[in-house]
Amino acid sequence: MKNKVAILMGSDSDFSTMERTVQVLKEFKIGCEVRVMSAHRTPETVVAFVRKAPSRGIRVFIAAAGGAAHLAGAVAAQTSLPVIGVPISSTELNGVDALYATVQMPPGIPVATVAIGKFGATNAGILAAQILAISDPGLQKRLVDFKTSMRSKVEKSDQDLQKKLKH
Ligand code: RP5
Repeated sequence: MKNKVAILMGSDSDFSTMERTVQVLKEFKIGCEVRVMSAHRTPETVVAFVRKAPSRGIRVFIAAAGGAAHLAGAVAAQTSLPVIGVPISSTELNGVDALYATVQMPPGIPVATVAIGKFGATNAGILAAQILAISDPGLQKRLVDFKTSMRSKVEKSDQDLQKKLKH
């Protein structure tokens, strides 16, 4: 199985958040590469990685960084593949800094920015799956099953609550 998603993190300290993305991709049976590289500390590595990635089968990039988070934008500047940005909460500004830096891209260089932190890490994996599912009916089926099971869980919790409130 070729890895189709590249997860890039500005620091290994981001992994405690981004392990959720790895887990989601694993559940959907999507192979991924996970790398630490930084828009500021190792800019040349980022450029070289992004340019070579499509030849290995990478179809979606997920970039996570905190603070003055330029990683997702730096990746998007080098590719026309979809880029999902995850703002990490790693400074006194609790990720709002990273959210603004990641989401406010200039016209022409979009970054699909998800929520700050763990919500975003989970949704980045699901969004990558949804993008890849456009051309993969098996993956599309797994996504439909996932959403059905999520709906059933909410309906069950509501039924349980109604029963509890009657007694
Ligand atoms: C960002 O700075 C990283 O993405 C990380 O969220 C933050 C802190 O990095 P470390 O000092 O923990 O390496 O570039």
